[in-house]
Amino acid sequence: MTHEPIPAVATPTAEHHREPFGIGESEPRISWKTTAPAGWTQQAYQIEITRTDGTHRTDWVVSEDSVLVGWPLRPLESRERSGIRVRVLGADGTASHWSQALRLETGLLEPADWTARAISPQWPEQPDGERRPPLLRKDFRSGAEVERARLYVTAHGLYEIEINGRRVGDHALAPGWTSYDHRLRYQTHDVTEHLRAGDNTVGAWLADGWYRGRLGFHGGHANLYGDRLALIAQLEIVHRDGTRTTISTDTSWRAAHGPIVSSGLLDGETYDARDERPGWSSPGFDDSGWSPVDIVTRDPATLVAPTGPPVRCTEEITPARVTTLDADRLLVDFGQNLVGRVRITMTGPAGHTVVVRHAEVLQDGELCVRPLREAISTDRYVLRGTDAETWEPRFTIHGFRYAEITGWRGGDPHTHITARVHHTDMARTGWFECSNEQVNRLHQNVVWSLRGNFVDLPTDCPQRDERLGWTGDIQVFAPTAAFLYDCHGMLASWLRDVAVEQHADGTVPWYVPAIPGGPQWTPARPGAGWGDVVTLTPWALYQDSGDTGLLAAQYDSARRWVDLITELADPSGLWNHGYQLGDWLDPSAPPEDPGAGRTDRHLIATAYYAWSARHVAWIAGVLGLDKDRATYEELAHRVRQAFIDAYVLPSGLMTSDTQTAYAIALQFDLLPGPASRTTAGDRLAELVASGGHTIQTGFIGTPPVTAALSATHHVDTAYTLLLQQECPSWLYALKHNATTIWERWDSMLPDGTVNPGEMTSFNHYALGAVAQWLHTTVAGLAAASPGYRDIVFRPRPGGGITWAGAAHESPYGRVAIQWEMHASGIEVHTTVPTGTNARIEWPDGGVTSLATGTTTTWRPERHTERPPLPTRPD
Ligand code: RAM
Repeated sequence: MTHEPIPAVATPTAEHHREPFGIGESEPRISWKTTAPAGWTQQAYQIEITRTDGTHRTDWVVSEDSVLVGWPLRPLESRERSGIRVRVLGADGTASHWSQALRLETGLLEPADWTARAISPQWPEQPDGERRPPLLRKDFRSGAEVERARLYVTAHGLYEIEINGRRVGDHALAPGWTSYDHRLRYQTHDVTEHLRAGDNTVGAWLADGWYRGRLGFHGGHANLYGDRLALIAQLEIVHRDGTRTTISTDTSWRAAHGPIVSSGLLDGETYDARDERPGWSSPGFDDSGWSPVDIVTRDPATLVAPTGPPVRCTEEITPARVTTLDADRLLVDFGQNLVGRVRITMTGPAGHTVVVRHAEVLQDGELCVRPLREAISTDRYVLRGTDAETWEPRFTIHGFRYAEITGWRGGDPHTHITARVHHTDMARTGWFECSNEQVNRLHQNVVWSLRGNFVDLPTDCPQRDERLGWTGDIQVFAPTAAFLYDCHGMLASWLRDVAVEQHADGTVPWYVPAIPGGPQWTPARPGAGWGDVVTLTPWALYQDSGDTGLLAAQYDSARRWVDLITELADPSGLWNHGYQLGDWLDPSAPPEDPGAGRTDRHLIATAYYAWSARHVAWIAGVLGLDKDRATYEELAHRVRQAFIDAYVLPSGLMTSDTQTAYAIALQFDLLPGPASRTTAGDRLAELVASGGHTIQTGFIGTPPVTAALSATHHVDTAYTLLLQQECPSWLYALKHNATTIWERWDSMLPDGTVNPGEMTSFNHYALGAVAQWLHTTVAGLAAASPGYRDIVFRPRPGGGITWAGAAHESPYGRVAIQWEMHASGIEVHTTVPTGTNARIEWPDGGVTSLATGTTTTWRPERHTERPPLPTRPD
């Protein structure tokens, strides 16, 4: 009789890749998840790698590790394909079968792999005039049968590729936005199915995008990276007979203007279908009238493979309501504020123009475009006059819930108009739900704001003439984001850009990639809460993923930031001078001066300084840099003491008697001891109550305020604040049917008019960081050690919520909790993945250890003394 193995290993993953195809890591770290009976622990693992030179197996490696395990063989080479399987052995002697194989392929790892040059149409252009985007094409013969073919491609500007009349891939806005001078991403596509023996054609659309399109506020700037669009494409074909053909961009390509008249990320796109060139990307097309191309400069050493997924259309939404405004002018309400573009299908006479404008909100029944400032966000389609014509812009993107369509000639708008949602196609990893429908809607709004602002880089907002990688916004939101979506690959790339754009003195730009922003932002000045993205965000991501490699990659950047502040601070350790944004958008700040909050900006600056120093010490500790750890620990201690001396009064109250001051002092561990933590918590609760349980905090104070309350026995106050409906509050926006998180508490005023401030977005994730408190405290699901190797379920019921639940797809597998209140106690269902340790910490202070697997635990209501406050925040 054979004994069936019980543990089972799912297909492994490599690094943070969703699709490990064309990757840039030659030694990708491998992770796997095991399902096994309760109590099973991994004693050893074995990795098998099948690669070009055969199959290799490691010996059994005695280790409990299963997350980001080091590559065990010699490094992969460029274009190398491999299959990776894992099997595990339990401490109880049970072994799994081999997992399914992960198929992995590297891209071009060496600059010398690139034979393609950057090519640009030769025709003259006016750098500040209207420049029609080009098409580029090349015919070629493929002699022998095709075994496989890969396209490595990128551009100065944005691109889309067609081979033999068929689009390649489904990426949008490729190659994305990186610090182009230092890092330009290329993409790899399997184009085997596109090719045939004999005549073939490759064609490319190009457009301005971030490379040379108008970007930024106050009218913006064009040509930020250069004024010539260019394509870099290398098509490598392996034939059945073993021979190879490579088609690279070079001077043999031809260029012509295409049907796109103009395209800008902020401006929108104009497309004249009468100018289409049928068959242009297929063999047999006559390009004798097309122009030659020039070679332009691009150092192949700056070409990098993606670490995260591409931008894609992830959802289509049909109109919720269509109103005819007049004659042929429609107002379409998609029922959801989203980011993407509108696809229309219509029939009409040649030359007829349909105009699509976009807005997040209405005013007096019409689009309200004032908040877009100088983003025109208007698409135009000129009909070719044939049967049903379907069009969606290619190289622009808008933030909108409403579209106004002028010149509509289509059929039923409900079936002929679709909003196509676009963002980085990350895997969803986090969920939350509870008995309160309004809280659920708030949570959904956070998810939608995340989706709309994770479009290749983490942006502040997706609609107006801004859309920048603001450091402070993602700094406060990263823990929430990492719970909800697997954003590790995307943010690891962006953090590289932050590091390369960090100034020589350590200053972190306000937003990355940095572009000119007027005297307030350019040149950048060190700003607390914003620059701290380099210390706090790698750490936040590490908490979710357990990725020490990210810490190693970002360590220098983190350290340089803290070293800069040490130079700027006074000798005692206070960072008490210089420009600061403070508690940005504190609701007491006037609309035109969002930095004029009620909390002392330098109190905030010093708090962040201490917290960042502490983080550098922690990171150094993880990396085994013991000397640095000691140095930064000492620094953190000194700054903490300086903070206490300067801002905490002998009474335990603070010099800024504000919610933000107490919340960050509590959450950043900046109070001298348990007694002062109690005083601060009590005072915070008093301030929240005396403020009528409305919000009195901005970007800095809002993320920690509920957590600081619940950590100091004021969970009821936190719930009252959470459930407040009057402005300013989280739920106030729901009165105006908000479907995303707003930038301002009152982006829409109680009377239904749009806030007059020139900075009024309806899609900003920062204040949605409260969702992480919903996950960790309302539902009660948190990592107790990096990567959820230890899990703590700490539900804190309240606010009349009768049940709540959250789930997170952790590196070890699904973690979940669902609790329900009963008259006599609380019932908790938990799921704990193999390879982790978990416990429940009850509101009454009791602790229950959990086995792996799914468990139901019952806790009778107990009336005990309040447990003592922990001396430190969690
Ligand atoms: C605004 C941005 C962003 C914020 C900065 C300081 O322009 O939208 O949210 O970080 O200001």
